Amino acid sequence: MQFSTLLLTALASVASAQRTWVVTVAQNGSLTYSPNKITAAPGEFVQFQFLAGNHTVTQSTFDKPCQPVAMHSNATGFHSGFQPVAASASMGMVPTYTIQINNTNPLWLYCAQGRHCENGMVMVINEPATNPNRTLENYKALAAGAQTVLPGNATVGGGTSGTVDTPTGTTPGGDAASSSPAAAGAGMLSAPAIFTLLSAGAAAALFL
Ligand SMILES: [Cu+2]
Repeated sequence: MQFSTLLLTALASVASAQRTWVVTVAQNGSLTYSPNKITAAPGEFVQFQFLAGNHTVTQSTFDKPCQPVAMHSNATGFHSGFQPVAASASMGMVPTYTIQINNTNPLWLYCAQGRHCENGMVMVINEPATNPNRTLENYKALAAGAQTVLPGNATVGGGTSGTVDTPTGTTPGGDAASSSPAAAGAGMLSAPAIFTLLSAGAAAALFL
């Protein structure tokens, strides 16, 4: 009984493996997310791979760019916290932040470091198709006249931090296919605590 339950659980987790979109942060040291506009379906993952500097991925509302979404709505929102690349790079690792898309609502995202947001370090996931005013271009224009607010450390969350040893998002528009277990949810699996849990589960399965 236990074995079949575990087997079913394992099969279910394979079947539910979802596509992971990769967004490269600060490619070649630039103040960019690349790509800066993606469409992701509910259940899919978006993994930010931080290649240089010390940046964040932080959610805002459309109307108030560069400020945490919690300041202007009931949503907690996504905030990666600062991701200093140098420490990980010395170990050959790339810091990641992975979020799962829950619905088709737009996610307006900015970098909370310095004046990066004002300088255009913004992006959108699921730009609304039905509102011609709510475009990435208009969001970026609003950001240029905004003032960045950094969320408190207590609000870091909404996604999963981790590392990968090889960036996969070096091609603009590139994404990690769901058929690649190493790529799908890599940031999640490399989180030490979760990895330990998974290992313990796998070991338990072997002994049944
Ligand atoms: Cu930045």
